[in-house]
Amino acid sequence: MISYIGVGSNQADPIQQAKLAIERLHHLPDSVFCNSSSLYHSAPMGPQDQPDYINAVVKIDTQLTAIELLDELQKIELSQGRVRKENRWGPRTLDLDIILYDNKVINNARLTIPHYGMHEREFVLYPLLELDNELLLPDGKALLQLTAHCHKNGLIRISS
Ligand code: PH2
Ligand code: MG
Ligand code: MG
Repeated sequence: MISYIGVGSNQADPIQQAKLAIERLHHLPDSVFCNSSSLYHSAPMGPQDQPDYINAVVKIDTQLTAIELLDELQKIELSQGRVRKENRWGPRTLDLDIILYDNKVINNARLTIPHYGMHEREFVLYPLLELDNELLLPDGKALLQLTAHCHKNGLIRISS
């Protein structure tokens, strides 16, 4: 299954956190790392009294189920000092979100796929576009249609 994973950090040297997370995503079990976007500098969505974020998106080809993948991502988050029960949308050392998993729509207590907020998030849509500019979502919408309606909000590509 092709899956896209959002990477975000705004604590404890976010660029290094993002790079380390991307390195770890090369070694997911039963998975092949396909590609990663550039790193992006983004303004915080949600509470404004928190540092700016570094964001990226990674593409993998995985045999893990979505829940198994989530478990692996949470292990990586914990290994990089993620403390759960933080405020919603508050600062975090590392956030790894499953944005898309194959063409599947999944809604359960632990997972909402496609990621519920992706349509409004420039720091998800533009890195995704960099990886696959012909991407279609499970509902048939073109990613290009979404980016056409998504303001960049100061998003800056900082490396390739
Ligand atoms: N993640 C959040 C809340 N706000 N803002 C930016 N720019 N990037 C993020 O990854 C982000 C956010 C909660 O997951
Ligand atoms: Mg998130
Ligand atoms: Mg998350």
